[in-house]
Parts: sequence; structure tokens; C-alpha cells
Amino acid sequence: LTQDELKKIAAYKAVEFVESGMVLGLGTGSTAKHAVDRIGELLRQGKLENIIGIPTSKMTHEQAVSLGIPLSDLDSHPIIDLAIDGADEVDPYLNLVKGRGGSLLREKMVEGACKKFVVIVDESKLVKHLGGSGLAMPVEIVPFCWKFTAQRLQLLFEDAGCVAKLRTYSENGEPFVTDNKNYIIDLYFKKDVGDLRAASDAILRLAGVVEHGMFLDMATTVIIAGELGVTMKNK
Ligand code: DER
Repeated sequence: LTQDELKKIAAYKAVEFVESGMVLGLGTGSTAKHAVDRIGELLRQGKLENIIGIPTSKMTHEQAVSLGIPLSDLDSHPIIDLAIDGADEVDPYLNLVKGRGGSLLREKMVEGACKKFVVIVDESKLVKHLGGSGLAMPVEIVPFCWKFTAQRLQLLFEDAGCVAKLRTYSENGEPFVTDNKNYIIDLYFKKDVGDLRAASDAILRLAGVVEHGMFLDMATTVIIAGELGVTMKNK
């Protein structure tokens, strides 16, 4: 099975939690895309009715519009029944790293407003410690004096051998700009950051930081598709 087939299996499994009449948080990324496609398909087949989608990015908004999924927003629906979204990393306590697609702020706002947050991943996303895989830990910051903020983020995690890099578009080197017109600093750690809650608080205390990609104690269920089948872990 390819990685994308595993993502699709996890996504379809998560959509089994969707019931007619629900207000749904619609995730962003290549795994969540399969879930949104599936919801659109079931609506078209009449197997689901009266669904309202709350998209977590402009990209997902456009996908949902093309599928005819009725949409709304958090202003109209401050409490959401269920969100389905992917993740970049999942630790054994169901803590997540998200945001490598750049949508972490709207994802965290929507998924923080959900009664149930189902995360869908292929097995390659499972890690022992968040940020330990040497991959990016995204932080959304305001563009104003971004070098100043990047430097302070890097210093925060000096002991973990942190390197802070401004995310740029690969083709022209221009800064990546989020749906919210902010920049993203990707943090790369050489060693484990240790206490995640303390790391989260320290990052959020920096003026200039908008939000980070650690989703701690937010997932209620994680669906993992692997070569040997699908497993589900509940909080
Ligand atoms: O950027 C994001 O938050 C995405 O949800 C990411 O975490 C998962 O993207 P993927 O499903 O394309 O791997």
C-alpha cells in the first residue's frame, strides 16, 4: 500500500464518525483532503444530510465549495461536533505536531472548538517525542521584525540545539505567507525539548508569536493506517 492509500484508509475510517446534522471541522493537508472528498461523496449519495463544514484553511474552503459541502465559520458555530484533520507527528500521549502545511492557526482555532477531534495519519507520523524527528516545529509569527522573533525563539531552546528558520517559498525565496497574512518560523531541534507544556507556554509568551504547531491534549481519537491494518487510539 502506498502512503497515500494508507492516508485514504485512515480518512475514510474517520468519516464513519460523521452523522447527519453535524457541524464539522474540515482539516487541511493531503490526508484531510481524502476525508473532505469522502464527506462530499456521501452528501452527494444522500447518505449524509444537513452537514455544515467549518474549513481550517482557504485551500480546504475551496475544496469543500467544489464538492458542494455547505460551509460556515466559527462566528456562526462556536461549538463544533467533530473535526477530522491530519498531523505531522503523533506521540504516545496523542500530542501532535501540525502546521507543516502552514494552516496551524485556523486548525487550532477550529479544533479547539470541537467536542471530538479525530486525527488521521499513516503510521509514518508516529514518534516517541514531538520535535525529535528533526523535522520542522512550525510557529506562526507576525511579519513585523521577524528576525527579532526568530532569534528569541532560537534562544528559548538553545539547550535543545534549536535552529530557527523563516519558511520561504522554495522557487523564489520569498517568505511564506499564511492565510492570516503572517509568517512561519520553523524550529529544528537536535535534542528533545522536554516538557511540552512548558515549551508551549514559553513560545506563546513571546510578543510577536501568534501560535505554534504543538497541539497538546487536543486529539480525542487518532486513527492510524499501517501496512498491518488500521488501529484507533482514544484519549
Ligand atoms: O499542516 C497541517 O497541519 C496538516 O494537517 C499536516 O499536519 C498533515 O498534513 P498531511 O496530511 O499532508 O501529512
